[in-house]
Amino acid sequence: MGHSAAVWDYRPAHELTSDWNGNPYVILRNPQGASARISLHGGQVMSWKNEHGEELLFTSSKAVFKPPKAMRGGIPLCFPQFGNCGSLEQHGFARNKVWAIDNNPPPLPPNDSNGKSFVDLILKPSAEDLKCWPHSFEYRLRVALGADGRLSLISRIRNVNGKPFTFSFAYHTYMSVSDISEVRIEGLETLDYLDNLFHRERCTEQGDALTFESEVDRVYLSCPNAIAVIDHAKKRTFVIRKDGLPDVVVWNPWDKKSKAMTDFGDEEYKHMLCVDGAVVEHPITLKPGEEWTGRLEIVVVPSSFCSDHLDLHKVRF
Ligand code: TA6
Repeated sequence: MGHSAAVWDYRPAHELTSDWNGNPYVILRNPQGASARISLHGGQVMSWKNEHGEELLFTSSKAVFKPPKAMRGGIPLCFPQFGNCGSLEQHGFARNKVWAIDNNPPPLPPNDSNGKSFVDLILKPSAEDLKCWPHSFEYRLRVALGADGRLSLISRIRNVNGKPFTFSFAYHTYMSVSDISEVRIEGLETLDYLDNLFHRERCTEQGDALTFESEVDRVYLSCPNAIAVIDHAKKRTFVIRKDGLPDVVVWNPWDKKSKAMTDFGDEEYKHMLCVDGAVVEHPITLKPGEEWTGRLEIVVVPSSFCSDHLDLHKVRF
């Protein structure tokens, strides 16, 4: 059997281990040396490294790794509520729960597994959860690492309840950047956004790409399905593609908010940026038996490749 066939037929290529706190983790690897680490605490991707072993996601040096506290970094899952405009705790409870390996996931299109190393996780509400959010759901998450090192997350949320329920959602993605003042986002130009620093006032983004010189906490509305986060100093671009996620949250706490957060270093705002594929403005309502799917895919390309070659509108999963 040729080398390539062996590798691609090997499924799923994941390893179950645990961290120093005994928290269970899954590790994905691809033949080129890229890797991803997913904690069962929150179903949260905590590390994504390229083939050179470079970490692409940010995690605070002060992050707390003890459930139920949410971990400050990686990709926390905000469900069934984004933010604090609802009856639940900030960003819902999915990120505080211990998830399970899903050994019998309903099938996904071949593209979502062919040539990828992946793992399927599942979250169902506990009796405790049903007291604070009385809706039965099944949340299935597939995390996959592609041959080219791209990271993809597929969330499938099914209503297994007797009555409809409504939720908002975000992949709260902490990107590692070299220097926030050297970063720009393309793809959000001229869009409306809700400014969380001004009581969710509705504003409109100016023509140019978004750059950073102070605290930003915004929800961009009805965004294109692809945006680019360009890190000039590192000459690399995160290309984010999304499906079923109309909104994009952009957050950097800057200096004051950084000092106020106990699980975040005072200077760490210089090296992170949250850019989240999300559903905020128009929450999803699912009738009994219905299922919603939200897809996020991130690929890192050399910045020289970006904008000229990248037609952000020609998105294909
Ligand atoms: O995504 C933006 C945001 O809602 C900010 O308002 C800020 O609170 C951030 O999330 C972090 O939230 P957390 O609950 O993780 O501290």
